[in-house]
Amino acid sequence: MKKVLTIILTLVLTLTFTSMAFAATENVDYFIYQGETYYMQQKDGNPAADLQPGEELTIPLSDNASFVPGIYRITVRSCGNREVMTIKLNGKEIGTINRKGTGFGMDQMTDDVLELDVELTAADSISIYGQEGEYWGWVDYVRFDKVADIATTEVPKTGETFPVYIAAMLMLSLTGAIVTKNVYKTKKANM
Ligand SMILES: [Ca+2]
Repeated sequence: MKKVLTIILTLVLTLTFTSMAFAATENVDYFIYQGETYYMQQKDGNPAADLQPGEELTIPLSDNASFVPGIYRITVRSCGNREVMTIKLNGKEIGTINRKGTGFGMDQMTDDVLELDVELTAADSISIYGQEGEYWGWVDYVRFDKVADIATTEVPKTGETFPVYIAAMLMLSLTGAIVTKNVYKTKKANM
């Protein structure tokens, strides 16, 4: 009987840890904001913002209701002879994205990444400021890839992980009941 219990307990624990690990890897996400939503669209109707030198487009992250707090990698997809974009968090400069100048057209877009990953919540805004001078470009979109959670002491969220705890507790209670019953039987036999 003891052997059986050990096997059951091992199974329960294995299942619990497997589900928890699986739930953790599911927590990967990205969000895309279209440039043309936040700045004058390119005049021939291409789905991109025609960002002018010395001007900026600002994205309030709360525009996407599913935006979750986290550490994000910021990628700007753009074309044109622009070589530098300044990135601002809530109006404050946090870094620049450098790119090689290209021609204009949706087929000339390049994905260029801010080297610094940024801690963001839905309350934040990100601005893309176009290099001054004779530099133009279209901004197709800005992509935010969640690369990590914000390091805090978080209470386990309701959601995927919650049913796992419940299931584990139920299984452990069941195991407990079996043990109790077994002890009771043994006691009875000794009487
Ligand atoms: Ca676009």
